[in-house]
Amino acid sequence: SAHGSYTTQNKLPADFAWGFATASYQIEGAYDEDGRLPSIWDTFSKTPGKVEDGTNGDVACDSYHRTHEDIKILKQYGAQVYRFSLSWSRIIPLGGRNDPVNAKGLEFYSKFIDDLNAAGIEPVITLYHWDLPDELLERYGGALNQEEFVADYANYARIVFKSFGHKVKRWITFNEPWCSSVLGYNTGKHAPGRTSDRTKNPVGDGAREPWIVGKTLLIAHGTAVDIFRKEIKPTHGGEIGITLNGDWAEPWDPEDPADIEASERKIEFAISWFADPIYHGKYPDSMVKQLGDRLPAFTPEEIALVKGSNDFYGMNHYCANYIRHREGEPEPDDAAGNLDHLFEDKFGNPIGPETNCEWLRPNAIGFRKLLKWLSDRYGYPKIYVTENGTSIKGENDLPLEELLKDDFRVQYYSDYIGAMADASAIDGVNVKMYMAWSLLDNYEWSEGYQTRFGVTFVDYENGQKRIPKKSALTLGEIFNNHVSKE
Ligand code: PNW
Repeated sequence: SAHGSYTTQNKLPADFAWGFATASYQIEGAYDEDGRLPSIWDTFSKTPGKVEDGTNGDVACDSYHRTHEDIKILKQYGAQVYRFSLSWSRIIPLGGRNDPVNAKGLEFYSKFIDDLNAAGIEPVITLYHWDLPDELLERYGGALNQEEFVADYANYARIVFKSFGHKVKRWITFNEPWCSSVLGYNTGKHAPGRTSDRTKNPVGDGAREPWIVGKTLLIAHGTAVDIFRKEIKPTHGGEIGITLNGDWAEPWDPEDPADIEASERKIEFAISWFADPIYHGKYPDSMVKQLGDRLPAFTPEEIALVKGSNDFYGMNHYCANYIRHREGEPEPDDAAGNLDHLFEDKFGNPIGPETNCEWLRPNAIGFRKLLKWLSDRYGYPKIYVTENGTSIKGENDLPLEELLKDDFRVQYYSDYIGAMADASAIDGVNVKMYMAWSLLDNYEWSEGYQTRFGVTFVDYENGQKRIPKKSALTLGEIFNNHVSKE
């Protein structure tokens, strides 16, 4: 099987750094403390029927009160970097550029950054990991309103850069804009849970919503990068980029040109939607061809802002799919590229074993192939893997002792890190950093708490106690074996 078969002696470069990733709403809890107001995820998770187990992030891992425990385990595991996100709702509780700034929110993160730096762990900060202040959705429709959203995000970003730019060197503007656009405005699986409803869309044709949101996020990204480069970088240095999610796509019928083309298109609809404007100054041809003027056009000024706006490519990657083309015309709101995702190819070969997530099947070779694909298309940029990891089927139902022996996850990391080492050593991919998702079991969005992605078990029934799983203690060893010593 594809799982558990990847071995290599190849090495990553000596200056390679690794660590873990989390996100504010998934771990912090303390939802109403020290001035924080609701984000769209507070509202969404408390709307009946939206989250599988009906849970929310009110308490989560209680990391707001347990920063010292989190730093302690990071050190224990040997992490060199820690990627976490800021809750916009703690810093500007109402969200807007004319709304009050909450000193307590800034103080919380300031102290956390200091403590990480003091522990020798480099903070990597995501400005936006999906938890938009709810007021901005109510006020003007959130990211559907480009002008307002960009102005408010720019204000938030500037406040954060001015507060922390002297002690944080790596910044991520947005986590996975594809998820915000498609899961938030097309399938409705994520907040704000819109499904291209034409009757309620404040800006017109509802079936355009995902692409309007995608464009807004790109412009907001470019604007924040511009602020960072003009106002912060000259004095403090540092790097900034966006994090994009993307799975590998393998043709269902390896000999059918239509499936080969659909596989390419699938990656373009997920990744190149955002990465082509950033690296090439335009949308991918396949999207223009299918969507026509549903794709909101860029002005020349907007393209100038977005093109060249990545100091590094932030890559979130989990899995692969077999892709089969569809016959006939795509639906007007089809955001996938007129194709189907399958777990078996034409000959019945599985793409990988099942996990606890319907969408996730491990396939380490796909990671290597996608690293190469990205490098070829975008000119061998510096890549930071900002998320990679797996859930395990039925993990939540296991007795603690068995749950802690997460050999499936150990195998996943060992295979994926090996594949990354080959991408680096053989394919010439410029990958320099890796963050495992996740440091902790946490709030897995619409799957609630039953799906665990952590290398650390969090006992939600027992004061959010943290207990390392086998994978937590193995990652350091894997990197020790795979990072060159010279
Ligand atoms: C990413 N999908 O989300 C996020 O950045 C994390 O916050 C999340 O916990 C992690 O991956 C694991 O899911 C995704 O349905 C959520 O295809 C859903 C999908 C992809 C990524």
